[in-house]
Amino acid sequence: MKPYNVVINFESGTLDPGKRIIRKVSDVKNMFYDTQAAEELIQKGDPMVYEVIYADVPEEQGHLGHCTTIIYPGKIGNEYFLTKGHYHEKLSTAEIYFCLRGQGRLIMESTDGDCEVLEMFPGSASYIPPNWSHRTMNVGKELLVFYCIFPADAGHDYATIEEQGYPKLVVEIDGKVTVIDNPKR
Ligand code: M6P
Ligand code: ZN
Repeated sequence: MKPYNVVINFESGTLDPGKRIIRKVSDVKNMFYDTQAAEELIQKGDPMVYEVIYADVPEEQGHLGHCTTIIYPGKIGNEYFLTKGHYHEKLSTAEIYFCLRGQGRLIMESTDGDCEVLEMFPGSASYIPPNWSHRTMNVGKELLVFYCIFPADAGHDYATIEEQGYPKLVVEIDGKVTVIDNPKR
């Protein structure tokens, strides 16, 4: 293949040319603590929670996958809109999230059971080491937009997070972003 550019719009988060994946509440309902509130939102029109736009790169060792993610502002119950969250199938692979717009949190859990939460803000570049699962939330009132780079053969393993969730939840309490223990863990 030949070198090529994509163009990223820092405001809207579009990456062009790119392949777009859309996730609505019905796609991520099991990831939220308050599944009943999620069901109610699905009945009310099943709004979009986030989009991922991938550059076209072969999913092969040696290549670097890259994409933007756009998380809409919103909550289910008091929990902020979030991504599904995943380990890499190839656990030895890392990733970088570079925030372009908005205010977010990045929660990570390692295969050793450590849990960390980092702030995301325009200019923050978060390093996700090998063996750490990762999920993001939009804790602000505008779009959260970030750019991601990862080994193209990393793969997504969603099952562990879908079953267990994370040890912590990021919720709004009295109008403030608050990290609490997950009562289901
Ligand atoms: C980032 C990257 C992508 C991932 C996306 C959404 O853009 O890590 O690989 O797909 O976030 O996260 P998830 O797949 O967990 O919903
Ligand atoms: Zn990843």
